Amino acid sequence: MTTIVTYGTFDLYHIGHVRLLKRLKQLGDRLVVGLSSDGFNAIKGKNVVIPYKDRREILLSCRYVDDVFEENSWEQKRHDLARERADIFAIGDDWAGKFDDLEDIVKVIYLPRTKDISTTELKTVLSYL
Ligand code: C2G
Repeated sequence: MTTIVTYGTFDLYHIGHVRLLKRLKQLGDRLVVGLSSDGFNAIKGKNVVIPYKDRREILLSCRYVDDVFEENSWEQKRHDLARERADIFAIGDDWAGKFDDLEDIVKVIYLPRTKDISTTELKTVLSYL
C-alpha cells in the first residue's frame, strides 16, 4: 500500500486541482490531502472564498481522494507524514525545491501545474461578472 500525502487550499475547486489529484493518485494506492484551514490561509496571505468545511466536503467527493486532514501550520508536515505512514510527499511544481528537506522520510515529487487556470484568475473573472 503506497500512501501519498499532499497539501493545499483547493479554493474555488477547478480543473487544475482535479488533474493534480488524479496524477497524485496514479503515484500509489491511497491519497491523503492536508487541507489548509481558513486560519492557516490567513497566515499564507490567501483570502479564501469557500470555507474549510465546504472545501473538505468537495475534496472528499473526489474519486481520487481517500482522506482529508486539516493543515494549520507550516511545521506539521513531518508529524502528518509519520501519522499517515506516507511513502510519497507530492505537490505542484510551483513549490519545486521547497520541501526537499523531507527527503529523509519520504520520496518528494513535484508535478507540473495545469497552465492557464488558478484560483486567483477565477476570482478576477468572477469580479467582472
Ligand atoms: N495546482 C495545479 N495547477 C493549477 C493550480 C493548482 O496543479 N493550475 C496545484 C498546486 O500546485 C497545489 C494544489 O493544486 O499542489 C493546490 O493548490 P493551492 O490550493 O493553490 O495550494 P497552495 O496554496 O499552494 O497550498 O503547505 C503547502 C500549501 O498548503 C500548499
